[in-house]
Amino acid sequence: MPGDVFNTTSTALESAEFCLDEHIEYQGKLNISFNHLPLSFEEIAKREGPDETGLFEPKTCTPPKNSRVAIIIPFRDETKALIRTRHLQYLLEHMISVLKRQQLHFRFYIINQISGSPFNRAKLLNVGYKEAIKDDPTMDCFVFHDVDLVLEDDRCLYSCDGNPNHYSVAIDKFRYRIPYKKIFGGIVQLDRKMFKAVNGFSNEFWGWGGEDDDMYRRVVMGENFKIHRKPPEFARYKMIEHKRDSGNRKNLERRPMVNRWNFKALIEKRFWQLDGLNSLEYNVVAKEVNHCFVNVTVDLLYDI
Ligand code: UDH
Repeated sequence: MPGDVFNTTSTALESAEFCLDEHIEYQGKLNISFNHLPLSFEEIAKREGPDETGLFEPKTCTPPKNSRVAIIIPFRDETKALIRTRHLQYLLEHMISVLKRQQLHFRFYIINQISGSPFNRAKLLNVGYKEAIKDDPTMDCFVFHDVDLVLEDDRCLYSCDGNPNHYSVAIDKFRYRIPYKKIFGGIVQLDRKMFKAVNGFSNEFWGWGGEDDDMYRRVVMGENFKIHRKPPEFARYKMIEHKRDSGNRKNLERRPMVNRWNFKALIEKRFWQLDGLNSLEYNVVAKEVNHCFVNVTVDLLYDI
């Protein structure tokens, strides 16, 4: 039944020593390519060995606070050639082994929007957060991760460190340079306390663009956190090339929506606290473990 398929608060290794940097088996730079046929989800699971709920846990140490990570991926594949599905296969094929070497307790959540409405990346990410903590209330670190960005160096740690973090700092498509100063898109991470404090993402950005810039402002202007960017020598990503998805046209409202942050009176009213986690409504259509991740198919209740 959707919503209560897991009860996964792990106690298995409670007496083992905490995972420290010395437990991490760094390889450094990774060889990433997308010119082979990716492994299937079943093959990835067979190689990497999650439990039956899609959870990965370190074998020899206990993950300390802030190392219980839900990686949340906004998703929809409306292509005949299953292009986004292929991206997901490449991503999981590479990232699961990296996160295992980083000795994290982690689970991937793929939040899959049903057809018929404009894509809403931010609302999907809010759903992922809610579903992840419903399954495992001890999850304390959340990585919001586009499906087409693959890490090129495993020294970029995915555990939380008390700061909101921006990960996709150096992407090949942007010649490994940050495209603009206030960027907070692609891959970002917040711990549970911070994500709740900013009221998650806005639910109101339908179509492409703006939701990440709104999130930047929630974090920096709304709640006065300081965003840290991961070091560009490690936070290097390859973006898998693709065309714009149908169903994800540019949102023509995105600029005025982001520009709400220019109005002092609105900020004084703390308008972001009326739109986000606390106003989130959705219907889970299906929720199941697909070998190496949790797949949540969701109706975001578009009614504009
Ligand atoms: N996404 C999907 N399906 C969709 C739309 C988006 O899975 O139909 C997800 C996916 O995780 C993607 C993320 O949402 O990585 C962000 O989507 P995006 O289209 O905003 O960003 P992306 O960087 O592409 O993938 C930007 C437009 C690319 C146009 C390229 C023209 N050369």
